[in-house]
Amino acid sequence: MKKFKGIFPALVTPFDKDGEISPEAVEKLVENCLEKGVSGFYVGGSTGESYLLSAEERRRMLELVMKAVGGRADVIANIGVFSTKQGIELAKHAESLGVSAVSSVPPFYFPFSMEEYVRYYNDLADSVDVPVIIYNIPAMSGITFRTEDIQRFFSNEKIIGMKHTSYDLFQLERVLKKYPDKSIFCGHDELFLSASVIGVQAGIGSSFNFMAEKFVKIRKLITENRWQEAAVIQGEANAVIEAFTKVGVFKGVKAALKLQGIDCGECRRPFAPLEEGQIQYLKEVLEKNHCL
Ligand code: MN9
Repeated sequence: MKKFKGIFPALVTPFDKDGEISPEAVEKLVENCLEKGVSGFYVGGSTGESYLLSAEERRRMLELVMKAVGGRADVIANIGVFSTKQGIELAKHAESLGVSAVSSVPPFYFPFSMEEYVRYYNDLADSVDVPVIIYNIPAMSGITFRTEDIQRFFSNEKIIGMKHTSYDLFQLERVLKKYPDKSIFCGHDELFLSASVIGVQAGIGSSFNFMAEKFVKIRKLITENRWQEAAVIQGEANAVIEAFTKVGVFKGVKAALKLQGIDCGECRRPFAPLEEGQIQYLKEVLEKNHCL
């Protein structure tokens, strides 16, 4: 079973001035992240504004990322949407492009039963040959997976991991201990060091788009047992994330990238653009914490 390790930016979807996906910016962003030492990319997640894109745009974004990466790193595609049928269509497309795994947020909007979620992930795993990664994100999906539920998903050996975007470190620790062979990703960047203490070896995050180097460094320092120094870097990252949560994380990520010279446009409406004062505030925090 493949085990993923390292830092995986949850890529933003770059837009040009007309609000269309910008192939140039995708290339630039991917290249920049690779230079910083990331292990792979997570495409089509919340950070990618995927639920504001058409299915055609989701496929196009993935195609552009696959081309830009050119086999130099793993690519995981989130294909989650409202129905099993739509999800499987996106999963098959992702598989045809050669992704390393598909991932899926549980189908949302309608409250399904846990039986239905278990069936969903098994149907998905049956539909493709690439491995499947579940996505535990209670705050956004409205669904809380209990550790017993995760056990039911993991009994299918094609379901090889989980993106844990939850502040429940107790559950994360239990899952890590029970499933040492599964790929468990920390999905909250601000928890990365704490999650590493209990055994996490991989992270998927929005802030890795523009400060992947901090998390690559944290991982290196941990292997050298230099936890105090790792905590200083995590502290810098957290000061930035704290500021971002005040203005909207995805808008903040795009603003940071622009300040770093990678113009990815603005988030799609109904997200409203940041005000000048907010951009100035982010700039100061980014400068103070060595991101600019
Ligand atoms: O992909 C991101 N999750 C969401 C991971 O945006 C829902 C995280 O990177 C968070 O944006 C970040 C801030 O809470 O940890």
